[in-house]
Amino acid sequence: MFDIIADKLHQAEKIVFVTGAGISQESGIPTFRGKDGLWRKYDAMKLATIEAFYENPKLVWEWYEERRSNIMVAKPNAGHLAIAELEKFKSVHVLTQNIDGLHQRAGSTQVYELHGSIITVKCTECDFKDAVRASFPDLPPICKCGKMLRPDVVWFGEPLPQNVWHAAMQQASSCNVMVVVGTSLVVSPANLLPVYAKQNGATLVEVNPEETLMSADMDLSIRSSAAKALPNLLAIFQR
Ligand code: BJW
Ligand code: ZN
Repeated sequence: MFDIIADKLHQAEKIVFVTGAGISQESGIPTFRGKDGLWRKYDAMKLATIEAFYENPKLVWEWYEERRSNIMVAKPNAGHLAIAELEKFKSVHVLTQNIDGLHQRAGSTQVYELHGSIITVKCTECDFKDAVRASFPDLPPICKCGKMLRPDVVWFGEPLPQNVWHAAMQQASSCNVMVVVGTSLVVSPANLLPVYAKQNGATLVEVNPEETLMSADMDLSIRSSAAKALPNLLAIFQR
C-alpha cells in the first residue's frame, strides 16, 4: 500500500493535502467529533455560530481562549513535519480546515486556512484584523471602534474567506494526488475538495484510523494515525 502511494507521489506534478482536526490530534489538540471530540463536551451550535456569539460572547471567548492557550503550547507532530518535508521534493499545497497554524509552524509554505485562524482576531463591525499577542484582560475584547472583537474563524452558516476558497478549489481541481488526512468530511464546502480532485482524475488517498463518509470514493486508504502513517510514507518515498 505505502509503495503504491509513494509511486503515485513520485509521478505526481502537484500534490494536495486536505487536512482536518485528526492531523493535530497527536499534538494534543482534540478533534470535534468522535469519542474524545470537543462536540461531545460542548454544543457546537452554542459555540460555533454568530448567533451563539452574540447571545453569550464571554462564554464563546472563554472557549476560544482555552483552546488558543492549548494550541500555543502544542507542537507540530511527525505528520505535519512529513508534509512540510515533502515540499523539498514536490509541489505541495495544504488545504486545511484547522485553525491551529501547526502546518505553518512545521514549515509548510503553501497553506490555505479554509476556516480561518485562532491566532488572529477581527472586528464584528469594522475592517480591523490583528494577531493576538497576549491574553485579553477582559472578555470579550473591544475594538477601537467600540464594537466587539471576535476570533477570526469561520462559524456555521458563514462563508469561507472567498480568496482562500477559490484558491483551494483551483488547487484541488488541478492536482494529481490528493491526500485527505484526519477529517470526517462532514462539513461543507471543504468536503467538496476531494470531489473536485476526483473530477480532475486525481488519485485520492485517505489517512484516517476510521472510515469516513467518503472512504468508498478513495482509491487508497491507510487506516492509521497521521503521525504514524505520513512519516512512513515519506520514508518509502525517499528510498
Ligand atoms: C485522525 C486521528 C489521527 C482522529 N490521525 N486522523 C444545516 C444547518 C446549518 C448549516 C448547514 C446545514 N447543512 C449543511 C450546512 C453547512 C455547514 C455544514 O457543513 N454543516 C455540517 C455540520 C452539516 N457548513 C457551513 O456552515 C460552512 N459555511 C457555509 O456553508 O457557508 C455557506 C454560505 C455561503 C454564502 C453566505 C453565507 C453562507 C462553514 C463551516 C465552518 C465550520 N467551522 C468549524 C469551527 C471552526 C472554528 C473552530 O475550530 O472553532 O470548523 S466546525 C468544525 O468542523 C471545524 C472543523 O474545521 C470542521 C471539520 O471537522 P474535522 O476537521 O473534519 O474534524 P472531525 O472531528 O469531524 O474529524 C476528525 C477526523 O480525524 C475523524 O475522522 C477521526 O477519525 C480522525 N482522526 N485522530 C488521523 N491521530
Ligand atoms: Zn472595529
